[in-house]
Amino acid sequence: MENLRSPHHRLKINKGMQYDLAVWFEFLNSFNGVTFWREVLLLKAELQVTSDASGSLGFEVYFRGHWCVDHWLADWLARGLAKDLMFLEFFSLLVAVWLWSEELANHTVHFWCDNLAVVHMVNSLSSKSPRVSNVSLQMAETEAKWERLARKLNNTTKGKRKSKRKSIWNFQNIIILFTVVLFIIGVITWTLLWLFIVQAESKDALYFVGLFRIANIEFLPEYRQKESREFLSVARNVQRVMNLVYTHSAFSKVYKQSVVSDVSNNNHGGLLVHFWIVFVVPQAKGQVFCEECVAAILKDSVQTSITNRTSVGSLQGLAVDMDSIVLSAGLRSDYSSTTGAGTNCIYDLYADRLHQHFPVDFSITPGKMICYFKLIALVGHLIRLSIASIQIEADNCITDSLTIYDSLLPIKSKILYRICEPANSLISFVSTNNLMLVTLKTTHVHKVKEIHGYFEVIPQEKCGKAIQALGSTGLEGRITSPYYPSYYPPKCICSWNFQTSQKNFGIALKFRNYTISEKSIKGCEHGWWKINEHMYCGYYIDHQTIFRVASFVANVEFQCSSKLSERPFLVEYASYNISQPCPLGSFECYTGLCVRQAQRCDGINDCFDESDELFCDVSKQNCNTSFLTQQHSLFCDGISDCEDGQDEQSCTESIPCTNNTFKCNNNICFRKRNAKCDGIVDCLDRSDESNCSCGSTKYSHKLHRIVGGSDTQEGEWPWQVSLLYGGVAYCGASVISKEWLLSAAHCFQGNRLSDPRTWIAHLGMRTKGKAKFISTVRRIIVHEYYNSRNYDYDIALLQLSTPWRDTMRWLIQPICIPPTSHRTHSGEKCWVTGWGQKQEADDEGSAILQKAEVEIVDQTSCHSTYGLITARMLCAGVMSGKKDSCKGDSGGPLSCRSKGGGKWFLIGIVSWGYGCGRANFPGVYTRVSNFATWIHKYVPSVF
Ligand SMILES: [Ca+2]
Ligand SMILES: [Ca+2]
Ligand SMILES: [Ca+2]
Repeated sequence: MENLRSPHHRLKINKGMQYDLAVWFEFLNSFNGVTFWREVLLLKAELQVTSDASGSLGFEVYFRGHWCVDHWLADWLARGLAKDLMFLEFFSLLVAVWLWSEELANHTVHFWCDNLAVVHMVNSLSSKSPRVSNVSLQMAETEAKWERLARKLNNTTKGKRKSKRKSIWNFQNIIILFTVVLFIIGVITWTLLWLFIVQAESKDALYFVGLFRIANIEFLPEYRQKESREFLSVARNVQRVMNLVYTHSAFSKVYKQSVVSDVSNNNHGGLLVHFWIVFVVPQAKGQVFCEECVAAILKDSVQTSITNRTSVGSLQGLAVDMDSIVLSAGLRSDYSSTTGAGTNCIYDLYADRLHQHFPVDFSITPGKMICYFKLIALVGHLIRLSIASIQIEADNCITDSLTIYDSLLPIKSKILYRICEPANSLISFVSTNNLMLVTLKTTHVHKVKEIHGYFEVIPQEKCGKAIQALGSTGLEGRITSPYYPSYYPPKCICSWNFQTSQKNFGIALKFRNYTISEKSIKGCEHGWWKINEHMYCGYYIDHQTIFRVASFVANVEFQCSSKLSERPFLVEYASYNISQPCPLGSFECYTGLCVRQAQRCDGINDCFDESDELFCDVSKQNCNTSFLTQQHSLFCDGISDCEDGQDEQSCTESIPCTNNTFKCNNNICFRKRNAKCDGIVDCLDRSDESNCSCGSTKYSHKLHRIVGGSDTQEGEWPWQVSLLYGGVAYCGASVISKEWLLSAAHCFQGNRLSDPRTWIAHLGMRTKGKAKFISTVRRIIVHEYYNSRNYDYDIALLQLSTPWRDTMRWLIQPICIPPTSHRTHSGEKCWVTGWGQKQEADDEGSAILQKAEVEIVDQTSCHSTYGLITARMLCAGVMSGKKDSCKGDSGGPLSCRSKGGGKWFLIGIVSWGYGCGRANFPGVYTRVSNFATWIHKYVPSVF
C-alpha cells in the first residue's frame, strides 16, 4: 500500500466473532500513537473461504456521512460484489449497510471512509472448514486514497465498456442506447438546474470549535480582558493565520471566518487559544464536512513545518504545538453564546488560591436555557468540580444535561463527563489542565432545574510510589486511583513498586468493586494494568476480588484508558505466603478471596462468583439434621429432597435476612425461596402476594433467534416486545410494568444505539408489523458494570415514552420479576421466545413469534462448556442442541412458570451463546434474579 504512514496491523479474526472497529482504533493507537481520525481509514479484509462453504459471510457497516459511501459502493457494484445491500437512514447522518455474499470468498474487500463508525464481521458459514483469514486495518492519506479511487473507477468502467462492445452493436440496441443517452442528458440537465436554483438559495453555516497551544508567546494577564488591546492583538493575529490556512485549502470557497474566543495560560507553557471556525456551505454539501478533514488541514499545515523532534511547528510564524490541536463540530447555539451574541449566562472565574471554593449554585428559571461556567486556575494546578446535588430530567441527556469539559469551549472530544440523571450524593471530577468548562443545558423548563456544587483549585499529584518491606499478611495499606475519591481524569499513569520482606512472600491486591483480568487483543475500556510485564484490563463489578502477584517484587503500572472520567477505585494490599495463599482449611475462590472449607458446596455464593458452589457432588442419602444445616441450597426450595420431607419444613419461620432468604415488605425474612406470587400467603403483611398482576396470559399453556421452535398463538406471550432500531427489528425485550421494559445491555452499545430516540418498541405483537401498541423510547438505562468483553451484567432498562393502556391487558401483560432469593433448578423447563433467526445460517428472522422449550442447565456444566460464566449468567437449552435462541432474539425473555401459582417469571434475558442450537452449547442468559435490587432502584412499582 503506497503512502501509508503507519505500519500495517493485522488481526486474526475468529469464526462467529464480532469485532468492533472502535476497539481496533484503540489497538492502533496504543501501538503507534497515530490519531486515526487524521486519515482516511481503509479496512482491507481478505476473506478466504473454501469453495464448498455454504451460508453467508459479510459485513455490517455503519457509517456516519455519505461522503465515502457512494464511492466504495460504486466500486463494489462495478466488481459485482455487492449482492444484497440495504440502506437505512435515520436522522441525518447514519447509513447502515449489510452485505451478504458467498462471492466475497477469495476476494479482497475494501472499505474507504472518512469516519467509519462500526464494522461488524458477520460470518455464518456452515461448511466444515470455512476459513476467514486476515482482516487488516490500514490508514491511508486522503489524497492518495482519492487518486487510487479515481484510477480504479476509471479502469473498471473502461474495462466493462470494451468487453461488451461487440455484442451490443446491433440496430435495436442502438435505439435503446440512444433513448438512454437522451434520458441521461435530461436527468443531468435537471440536476444541474436543481443545483443552481436550490443550492444557490439554501446555504447553511457549519461551526467547528477547537483549541491549540502556541509555544512562543508568553501569557499576559491582560489577555483575560476581551476588550483589551493585548487580547485583540493576539486574537487578530491568530485569526489572520487561520484565514491564511483555510483560504489556501480545499475548503477555501466555503470558509467564512475564524473567531478566537479565549486566550489562556496553561500547564504546558505558552498560550492556549480557543477558537471557532465558520463555514458557509450549500445545504446539500454539508455532510461532506467531516471534523477530521477540517482538523487535518490545520494539522497538515503545522506538520510540514516541523523540523526537529518536537511536535511544535510554525504556522505562519506562530509556534503551534501539533499534538495540542483539538477540533470538533460545534453547535450554532454554543457559537453565538460563547462569542458574545447569545445567552448572558456565562461565568468567567479565575482562581488564584488553592482550595478556595467557587460555588456553582444555580436554578434555571424560564428563559435561561443554557449556562456556561468557565474556570481557570493558577498555572501548574488542576481544577476539581464537586457536585453535591443536581435536579434535572432523567432521559439520557436529551432534555437536560450537565457537561464537564476539559477545555474552555464545548469541544466534544474534551468532554470529561456528562450527567444525565438527577443525583443527591457528592461526586467530583478533576481536570487534566488548569481549566474547565461546565455547561448546564435544558430544553424544556417545566420544573425548576437545580445544581449545587463548587469548584476548587488543587495541586497536581504524582500517582504511585515505592512500597517497601511488607512483612505481615494482614492489611498493610492501600493505593487508589488518581485524585481519589474524585472520578479520575482520562489521562493518567500511576506506578507502584512493591517489595516484600521475604522471598517466599508475594503481594496480594484486594480490589473493591473492581477486578483485573488478562488483556486480550481488544483494548481495555476501564483501565490498563501492567504487573511485572504482564498486561491486564480492569472492570468494575459489584464485589471484591483479590489479585495475587507470586513474586517478592511487583511493579504495578496503571493507565487510564477510557475517553471519559471514571469511577474511583481503591486497592488494599498485603503480603501473602506464596506456597499457601489461603489459610489452612480454607478454599481459594476464582475471585481470589479465601472462604472457609465449610462454605464450599453449602448452597451459598460466598465467593461472589459461585466458584465455591461449582463441581459439588451433593448426595442426598443421609438427610440428617447436620446435613441440612450444611446444604442451604436444598432448604425450602420447593422440592422435597429428603425422604421425610424435613428439608421443606418450617420454611416460613422468621430468620435473619441473607441473599438466600425471602424478604417481606415488613423486613421479615424466611427460608422459602420462591414465595413471591405463588398463590400462598406467606408474609404476615401479605406483601408476597400483593403486586402479582404480572405473569399471566389468557392463553392456556398445555404443555429468537429461536432455533427448533414453533409458531406461537395470539396473546400467548403478552410481555414479549420487539425493539426496532432505525425501523428494523434489532432486539427483543420484556414488559415489566406500564412503562418499563427489560432488555440486554449489548443491544445498546455505541453512540447511536445508546440514543433512545433511535428505538421504537412494538408491544402485543405476534406477527411482525402487527403490533397492538407502539411507543418510542424515552430513556435507556444500561447497567453501569456492563462488560462488553464477556457480556457480564448484560441488562438494560427501557422507559417507554407512552405507557400502554389497561384496555390492552390481555394482549400486553407484564412478566413477574423474580426476587433475589428466587431459585431455579437444573432441568426446570422454561420457554424462550423471539422473532430471531430460525437457523444459525438464516439471514432473516421469522415473521411469526417463535417459541422453544428449553431446560435450565446447571451452573457447573455451563461453566464446563464456556469457562467464562459469571454469577450473573445462567445457561438454558437442550443438550442435544436443536432448540435455542439465536441472533435477533437478544434482550428477549426466558420465561419460566412457577409451580404453585402458575405465574410466569422472567428468569433470563437472551444474551449470548456459541452458534445457535448446537449440541452441547446451550444459550447463555442474564440471570434476572441477581438484578432485583437494581431493577427496584429504577422501577419500585414492580415489587
Ligand atoms: Ca458457599
Ligand atoms: Ca428441598
Ligand atoms: Ca407466597
